[in-house]
Amino acid sequence: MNKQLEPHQDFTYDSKAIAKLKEEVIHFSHSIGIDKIGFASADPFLALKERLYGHREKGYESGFEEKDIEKRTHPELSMPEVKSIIAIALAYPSRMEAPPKSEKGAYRGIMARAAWGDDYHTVLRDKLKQLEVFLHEKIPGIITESMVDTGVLSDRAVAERSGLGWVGKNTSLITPEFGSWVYLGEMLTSFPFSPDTPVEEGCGDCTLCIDSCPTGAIVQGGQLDSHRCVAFLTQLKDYIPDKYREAIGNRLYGCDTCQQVCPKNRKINFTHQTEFIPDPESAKPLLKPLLSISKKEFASRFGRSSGSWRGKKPIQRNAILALAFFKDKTAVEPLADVLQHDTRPVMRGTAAWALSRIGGEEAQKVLKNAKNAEKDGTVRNEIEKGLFFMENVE
Ligand code: B12
Ligand code: SF4
Ligand code: SF4
Repeated sequence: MNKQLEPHQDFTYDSKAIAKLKEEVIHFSHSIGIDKIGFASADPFLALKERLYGHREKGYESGFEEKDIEKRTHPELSMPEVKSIIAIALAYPSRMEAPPKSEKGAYRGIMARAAWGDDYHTVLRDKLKQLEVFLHEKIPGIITESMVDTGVLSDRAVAERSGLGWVGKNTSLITPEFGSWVYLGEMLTSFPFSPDTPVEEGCGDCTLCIDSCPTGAIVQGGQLDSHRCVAFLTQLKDYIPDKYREAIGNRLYGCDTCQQVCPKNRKINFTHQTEFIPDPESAKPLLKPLLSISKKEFASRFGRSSGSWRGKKPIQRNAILALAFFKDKTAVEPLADVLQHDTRPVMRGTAAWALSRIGGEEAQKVLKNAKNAEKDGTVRNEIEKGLFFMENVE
């Protein structure tokens, strides 16, 4: 929390002065590259509260969200002096210029757009910091607290109330100008800015995102079963459950399908936030070299991306699944190497699964040999399942 002076509980500004200050804040925000800004009341989010409890009851939570639902829906629990919330959005690109192509024997994975370029948390926090400094200069005594993603509030619910956009059936906040390709953040303030009006738009009869979701994770319009969502599954550190492994495709981190198919995103590609322009070799990396990437090289290639927060293991495991997706025979040797030498059971077990899906005599031989040497129960289980698949299903 940024407290510069003793907090003034009651500001002595009239409505004209408040409106003028709001205009100045909007103007300043655009001057520092914030694409959209909106203002909301700090009233409790009561409808969301009901949804969140229902969500928990059904087991749909991802576990990445703040656990305390009261805190999530009562801004005053984060900041007792709160009078308003400022929401911001920054647009990110939906297309890569000259993307490298997958070729036979040199297949590539894909990082979700939210992991392209620099970590959005850093970029948005920096913008909010600048905005806080501005507010503290303009309004002595103001109290502010900023959040991006990891804060307690629902960034989408705040953005929705602030008039930045509306929430679609794919659960994303969709802005009229930038589609859903926006990152969100917010600032609680003790100043009574007047609220903006929510955007009145909806999906109508469209169900494209629901129909295209590879795992059927959108259980009803606007509600997601996180445990089925590929964006969630790619971030797991453990094994990905069998039934979802094929659906991962060549996704290394996150999933964009329900946004890519959305008609509200058609022809939308904003590249003016240069921090989010991807390095094609990191956004669409070759798969095989990822299997043996060192910690140091991973940090230098992916460390600035928001996709690196879970470390290199989930991305390496997903690279194994992607090699199976492409049925890349040239991957049998490096996968055999993983199965024989990687110290992490999840990597060895996933390699066993991938070898069984790639198939062929060589892969089968590798699995048979590994079965006798393997000490870890989960890996042995994967090897046995793999051999069974090759002998009976393939
Ligand atoms: C946990 C989390 C996840 C989880 C769960 C996502 C989810 N939909 O719940 C996982 C890991 C799966 C995930 C994935 C992604 N995430 Co995420 N995630 C979060 C996080 C930290 C909390 C979200 C949360 O509380 N979810 C619980 C649900 C219930 O709350 P909510 O989504 O905020 O709720 C809104 C809607 O879902 C809807 N709703 C909820 N229940 C119901 C029920 C009905 C009946 C209806 C009609 C509506 C409805 O109303 C709410 C708003 O009023 C937020 C940051 C934050 N602090 O808010 C980022 C955030 C939502 N993620 C973001 C992004 C970019 C993504 C991905 C696109 C990344 C990627 N490419 O892989 C995917 C999108 C997947 C998807 N379809 O949502 C952005 C979204 C920006 C935007 N334009 O909407 C956020 C806001 C981060 C940020 N600050 O920019 N994420
Ligand atoms: S991010 Fe992918 S898996 Fe998750 S709801 Fe959207 S399309 Fe489905
Ligand atoms: S794809 Fe269709 S249903 Fe899904 S969010 Fe976009 S407009 Fe709504």
